[in-house]
Amino acid sequence: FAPKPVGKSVIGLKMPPIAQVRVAFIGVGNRGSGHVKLVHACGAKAKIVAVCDIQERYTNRTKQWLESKGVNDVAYYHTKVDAWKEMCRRDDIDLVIIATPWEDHVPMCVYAMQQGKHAATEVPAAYTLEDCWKLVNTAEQTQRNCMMLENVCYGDEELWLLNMANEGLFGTLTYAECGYIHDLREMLFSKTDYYNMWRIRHNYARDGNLYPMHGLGPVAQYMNIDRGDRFNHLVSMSSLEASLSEDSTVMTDPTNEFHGRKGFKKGDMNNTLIKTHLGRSILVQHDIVTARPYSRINMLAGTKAFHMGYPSHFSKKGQGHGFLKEEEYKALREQYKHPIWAKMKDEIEKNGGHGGMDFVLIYRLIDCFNRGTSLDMDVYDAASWSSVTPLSALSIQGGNAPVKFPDFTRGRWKEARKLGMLVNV
Ligand code: A2G
Repeated sequence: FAPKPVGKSVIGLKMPPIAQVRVAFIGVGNRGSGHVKLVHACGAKAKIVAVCDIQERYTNRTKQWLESKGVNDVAYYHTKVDAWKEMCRRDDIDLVIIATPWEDHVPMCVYAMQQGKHAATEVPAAYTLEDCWKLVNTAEQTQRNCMMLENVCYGDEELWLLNMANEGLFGTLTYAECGYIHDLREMLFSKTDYYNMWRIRHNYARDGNLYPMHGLGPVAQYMNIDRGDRFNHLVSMSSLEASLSEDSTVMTDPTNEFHGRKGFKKGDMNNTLIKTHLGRSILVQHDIVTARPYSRINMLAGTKAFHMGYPSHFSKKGQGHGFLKEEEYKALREQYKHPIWAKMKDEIEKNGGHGGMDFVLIYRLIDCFNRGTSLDMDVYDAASWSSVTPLSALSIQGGNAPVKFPDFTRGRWKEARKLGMLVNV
């Protein structure tokens, strides 16, 4: 289904420049506390106005940190379940950064935009189709940005590939493989790592590709998804579920709500295959419960070259029986290094976060507001990438049947346009 538009498209949304972006945060736990530091690292480009978390110990931790840096004029909101709404109603905020449990992203983005603020949310932006549309409709109605904070799109390796794909080094792109493979069992069963154990609950309740965007976001950018091509349909299949059901006995004590729990819905490995309008295929994997080393795969194939991540290897047409030797590989890395990684080397090293990509993400977000350019990723990216979760669930429920993607851009995916990262760095 595609609900009727209630506003104008926000593709290429133009904003007046904001010399100093006034930022508020909802959620300063594992992830949000890092974002506070990165916004602070942007110096005079941004001002931290307000911070909210349901847990006072987290707002206190952030307060302590900010005060240790001499930042004292920040308002803190906590404890009350809807303290974040009160914060969003302030009239001195430009941008709300949301790093809360998945189920809170959509209501918080929607409310922030309705209060006239731009919203930037942690991943995944949404996990139902209705909610993906809600984000699109609200952004269009309010003419506000709603960006999903996909940090991986700003990785050194990913931006290098983006640069090469854009420069035609791969020739015609034909297929890709990507994923989120990360053994999270300790964290899932921990009673404290995620507030109220929110993350394991999703694995208990639903099957599908629950976390598609880390791998898929960069691939969507290499392939110009919603900027000339689009996700057309997918098929999805999950493996047997076994790890969480076995580990619930051995990795928890009887005081843990999940102790001895069986029947988690999420199969250990989910394989989702996407077909694009231009005929490309993309394999998206999701496995967070296997003793398999971390990987996002980051594989990209074209008629002239091939890349395989973890570790990164590159081969080109005519020399494809082996990967490039170290010297030649290094020279290629240098030659096509994305300008932001070259330009901001020192800041990236100093502020870091997942090898530097977190800093680049936050820096770019703030910098685009400073310049008044459209953001690197828009609400349509957030909806298209996130929609893989509900669509894969539907495919599985239908016996791995093909399921069509909605067109969140309402036909405008056909317009070839370049990513901000390629034109306004
Ligand atoms: O593990 C990693 O840091 C993930 N990020 C993040 O998304 C989250 O899942 C975390 C565990 O809480 C990357 O892989 C870039």
